[in-house]
Amino acid sequence: MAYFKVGKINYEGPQSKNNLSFRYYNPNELVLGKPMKDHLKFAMSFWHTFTFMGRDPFGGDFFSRHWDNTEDAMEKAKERIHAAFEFMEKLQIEYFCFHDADIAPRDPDNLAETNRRLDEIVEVIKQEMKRTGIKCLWGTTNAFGDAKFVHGAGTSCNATVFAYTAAQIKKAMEITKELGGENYVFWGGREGYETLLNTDTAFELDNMARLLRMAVDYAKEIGFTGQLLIEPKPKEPTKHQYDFDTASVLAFLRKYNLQDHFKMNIEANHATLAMHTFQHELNMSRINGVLGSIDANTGDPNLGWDTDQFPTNIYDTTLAMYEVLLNGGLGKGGLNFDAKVRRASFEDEDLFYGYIAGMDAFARGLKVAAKLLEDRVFEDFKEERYASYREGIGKDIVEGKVGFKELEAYALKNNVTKNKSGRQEMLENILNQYIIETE
Ligand code: XUL
Ligand code: CO
Repeated sequence: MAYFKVGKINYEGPQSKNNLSFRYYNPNELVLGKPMKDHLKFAMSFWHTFTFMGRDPFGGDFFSRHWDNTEDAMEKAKERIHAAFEFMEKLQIEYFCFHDADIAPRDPDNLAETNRRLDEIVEVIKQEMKRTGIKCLWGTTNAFGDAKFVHGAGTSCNATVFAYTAAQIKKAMEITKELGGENYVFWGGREGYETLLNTDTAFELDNMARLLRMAVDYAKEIGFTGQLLIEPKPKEPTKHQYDFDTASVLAFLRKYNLQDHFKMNIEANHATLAMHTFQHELNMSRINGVLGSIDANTGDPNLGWDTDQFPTNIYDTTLAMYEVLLNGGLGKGGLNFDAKVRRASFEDEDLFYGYIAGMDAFARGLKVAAKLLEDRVFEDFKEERYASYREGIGKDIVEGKVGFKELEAYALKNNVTKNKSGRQEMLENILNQYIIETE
């Protein structure tokens, strides 16, 4: 049965007037010798696509999806799975991401029943995966929505909530493994604080580390070989989220000796909430060897909260893909559209426009980034910019041959050489030229 009137979305090229086609995403086109689809590994987010119903701070759910018509919650969950796979097939999306709570209705007071429902739905997903060849990029648990998580999950002041959280993660990890998930994500939904007047931050962080250590151990025990990922976010829902940004997460992991077990899932809108650019977070992850995966979305600079919009800004997607290419790809990771259509885009068809926009923006960004790298535009500039460290005193500094005394002796004898311009405006203009001119 077809859930969507829209047919398969095909690549038609930049000249196409058909808004239900890809203008830039051409899955099998080779970029730097690799098909676009392997560079990008697009994934559909179950929650924003199939359980987001248009809610915002001033209005409740109102989207009406005809596959949601049935009253029975489990039947509805199954219909959604079928609709989701049809949606992915039509958009040529080869991966999906999910929270446990997205795929099966929970019984918040009965863990055994919740787990039973999950198992039933996982069977349906497995059948659909087999039918379509679509794969699981990552799974996670929703340890923030229920009332029990009011003070957090792993960082809750209530030890029984910690226990419940561990049980939820255990199950979510098991089903992610069952579905062949290539990664498992930890987003600390309410792991943070509202006020320091009632919060023992040292104790809460110790507990967070205890929980993650247990997760590492359990993954090993069940033979889950997917990559564990932490998704930094600075605020929302709490005033301060512990996983503020890549740098904070790295400091935390290194303090608790967990750094070998986790990489980052970088979300664009979370980066900007932390007053960083998307590229900054990708760059910090890359240079520290922890760039794992991406939640591809964007915020609105005029709003300043986590709006989770579909990414359409080619400038941002170019610089993001530039970091990804410099990283040698994302390995097990991919590009998950943690993005939702706006409340006013309430028709089924709008889901397609959202994904097409995001996929085209990243495909275009990939091609521009590849060209920039091929031409070594920034690489050559940077090489020249740091040239003074490849000879003379600079070389001695890098090679650890000198200390303060030797450098003082050098400075007493030699004048500082003339500084050169950083040429920021020139580089920005070249970047624009590449964005506009790249074929
Ligand atoms: C919340 C967010 C989550 C995570 C998964 O801001 O990004 O959807 O990606 O829990
Ligand atoms: Co996210």
